[in-house]
Amino acid sequence: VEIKVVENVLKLNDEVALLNRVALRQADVKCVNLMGGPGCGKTALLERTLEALRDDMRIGVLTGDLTTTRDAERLAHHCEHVSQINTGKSCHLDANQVRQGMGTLPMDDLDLLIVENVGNLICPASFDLGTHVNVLVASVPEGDDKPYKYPRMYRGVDVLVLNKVDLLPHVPFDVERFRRGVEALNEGVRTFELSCRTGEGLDPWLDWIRAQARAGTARA
Ligand SMILES: Nc1nc2c(ncn2[C@@H]2O[C@H](COP(=O)(O)OP(=O)(O)O)[C@@H](O)[C@H]2O)c(=O)[nH]1
Ligand SMILES: [Mg+2]
Repeated sequence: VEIKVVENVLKLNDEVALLNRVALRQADVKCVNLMGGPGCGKTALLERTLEALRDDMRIGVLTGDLTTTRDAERLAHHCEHVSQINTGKSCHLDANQVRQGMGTLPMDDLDLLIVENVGNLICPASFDLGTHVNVLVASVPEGDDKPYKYPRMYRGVDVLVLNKVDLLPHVPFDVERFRRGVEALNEGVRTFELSCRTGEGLDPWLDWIRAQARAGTARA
């Protein structure tokens, strides 16, 4: 008997991701994919970022969540180009959802697009969205063992944010152990240690975001 094998179930997703990349290049919009576990502070980081940069550049945001519009409502205070993507039961965004989301935004008017993925440390790592830069937001109360437990996510990202450093005096989190785990998986990964609560460490992150927008898609 000849067994039929479906080799790449993600093929369709990858094709749409490619279309997204083409659309982003046409609009000359760099696109950042923000990932992290539930509650790590993805929306908080976006609030801080949009608040600080709203007069400097035009940032569009797509925010993914199962069923609510809570994150988009929070972000709409700081940004006029926000759309919510409800994934229903799905634990990650896919390229087609991002494509539909992009259709709701004035892409030609944007300098940067940031996608807040669904809170999850496993599934989003497997789905190319057509975005250019993958950012992982980790946070102190999650524990210093997360690089060891979710190596695939830590290995695949271009930039790492360690959020909630204001909690370091209150939570048993060994920064050196965390850094060692990260370094073993993703040597030299650009890392920002910051607090969205106090604002500590935010400036280098904001400079990095500015540089992303300036670079456009030419070097993406
Ligand atoms: N202490 C502290 N709390 C934070 C910080 N950033 C976010 N939070 C809190 O963490 C919770 C989850 O934040 P949210 O932005 O909704 O996380 P998301 O699920 O990743 O989008 C909220 O109660 C935030 O106020 C931080 O830097 N320090
Ligand atoms: Mg959120």
